[in-house]
Amino acid sequence: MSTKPLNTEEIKKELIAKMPTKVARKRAKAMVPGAEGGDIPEIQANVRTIPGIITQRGCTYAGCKGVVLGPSRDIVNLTHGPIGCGFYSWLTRRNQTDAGPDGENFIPYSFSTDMTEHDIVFGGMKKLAAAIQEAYDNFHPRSISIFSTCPVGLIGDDIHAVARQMQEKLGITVFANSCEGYKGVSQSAGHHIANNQIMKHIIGTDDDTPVEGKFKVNILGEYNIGGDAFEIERILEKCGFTLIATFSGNSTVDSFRIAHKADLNTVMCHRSLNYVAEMMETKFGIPWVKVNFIGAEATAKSLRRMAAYFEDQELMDRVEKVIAEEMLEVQAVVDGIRPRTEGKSAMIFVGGSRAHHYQELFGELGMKILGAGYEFAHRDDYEGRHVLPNIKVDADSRNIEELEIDPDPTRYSPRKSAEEMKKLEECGLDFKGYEGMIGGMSKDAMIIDDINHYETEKIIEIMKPDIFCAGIKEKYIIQKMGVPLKQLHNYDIGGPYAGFKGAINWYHDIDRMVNTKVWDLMKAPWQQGGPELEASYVAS
Ligand code: CFM
Repeated sequence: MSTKPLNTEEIKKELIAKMPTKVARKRAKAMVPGAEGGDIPEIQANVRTIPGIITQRGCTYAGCKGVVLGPSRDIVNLTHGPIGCGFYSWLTRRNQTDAGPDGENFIPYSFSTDMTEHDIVFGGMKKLAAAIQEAYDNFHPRSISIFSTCPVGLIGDDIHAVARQMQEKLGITVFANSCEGYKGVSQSAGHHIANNQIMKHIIGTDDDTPVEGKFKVNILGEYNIGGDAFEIERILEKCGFTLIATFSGNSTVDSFRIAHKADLNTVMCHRSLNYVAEMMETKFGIPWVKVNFIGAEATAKSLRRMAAYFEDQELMDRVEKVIAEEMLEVQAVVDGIRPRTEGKSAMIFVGGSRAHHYQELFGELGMKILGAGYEFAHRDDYEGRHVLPNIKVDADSRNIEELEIDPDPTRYSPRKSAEEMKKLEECGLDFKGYEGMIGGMSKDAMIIDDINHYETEKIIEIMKPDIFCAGIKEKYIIQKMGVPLKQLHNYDIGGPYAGFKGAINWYHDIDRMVNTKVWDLMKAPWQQGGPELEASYVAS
């Protein structure tokens, strides 16, 4: 352990010092300092984890089934695979939902074909068709979605053929996702696959249901973890927006079908849903803007952007009124807590968007971010979307289908003319824009992609943060080092953290975590000068 504070270059050297040369060279490319408004360095991202390294990442199936489609309440999400895949993707993310007026909520269930050796040898397609039939007979859902796991890809079951056949038989939407766990380098590939299938099979399939409302929007990439979407819905309603669909927290398949009637798409998690945002713009003419409802200030800023887009004074006034009203309580709580959190430090290594979004909330408490990184994000999430044309498409990404989308012959209708868009852009509305994580981070902060367990322990030893944010795989190892860990995937038992009320919940939780004395009271045996067994010769 070093005694003097190190600069980012020295930290990097220390992190890779004990690695074999080839590994060290590769890992070094995934470590950069913050840019603080200056030139943004290139970072290595979305490449394979080196075998043998303990990564934070999940698999492609997890990204498709668990992340993107799992939170939809009235789609029967059926895993075609061994029971473990279905079991371990069942309710672990704490994505919540209303039961809805029809009470149709399948989230508490885990649907699986429970493949066994027999199916691997003789094929599982008959079993899959039977499982779809059984789910239909029991629940009569509006839609059934199938997810393939690794063995399905290896034996070659044609899940799409089974889906087509059962759709014809049952008369409901049945669609399949070829999201075998090994398909990509992480769960990110699964997001893309789910985006493609939602776009192909669901979005825009209902032209008849009318949608009332003057300011119609969708939220893309919000999964209602710990009730975040409930808080965002509350705020949007108070402001006067009509939220048609959220992809996919607290959502229904019927809302996806009419999502093409919105006039603006807002993108919360850029990593997991940017593909749908792009495709809906091309096909239907709906522009999209990036928003962030994590952080009270960020929420206010996002609401103002949304109101600015609609160019309606009444809406803008109402949004300002809501912000002023909500900020009263937020400010009172921050003022009480900030003297206890000011100057403390945090690290956030999680996912593909939260490691950036949550920096806002820490900033509101006066806390400093010493290090951050994503598990599976791409370079654009770090460096900003302007790097997209420079990203080399490697073999792993080429594995994932790129849909060719054209403007819909009858339903494409640009919501704003080119001049209107230009005018809005000049007023600061950044369409299709996302600046990424690196630009706003301080020059002495470390940014590390796909951090592993070894690097995690090492960076904690070197930089000693007051709190670390990650997930369950990291939690107890880090807490054994005497550093509190806040889970940012499922929020532990906390949340919501989005919006104004969510920010207040966060301030209280972080205050408790960084100011508790428990970590100082807990001494590891070797820190107490014991308890190695001591023995002495007593024989004379
Ligand atoms: Fe988007 Fe997510 Fe995240 Fe993500 Fe995830 Fe998640 Fe996450 Mo866990 S979709 S990228 S794949 S915000 S499950 S709700 S918390 S890693 S930062």
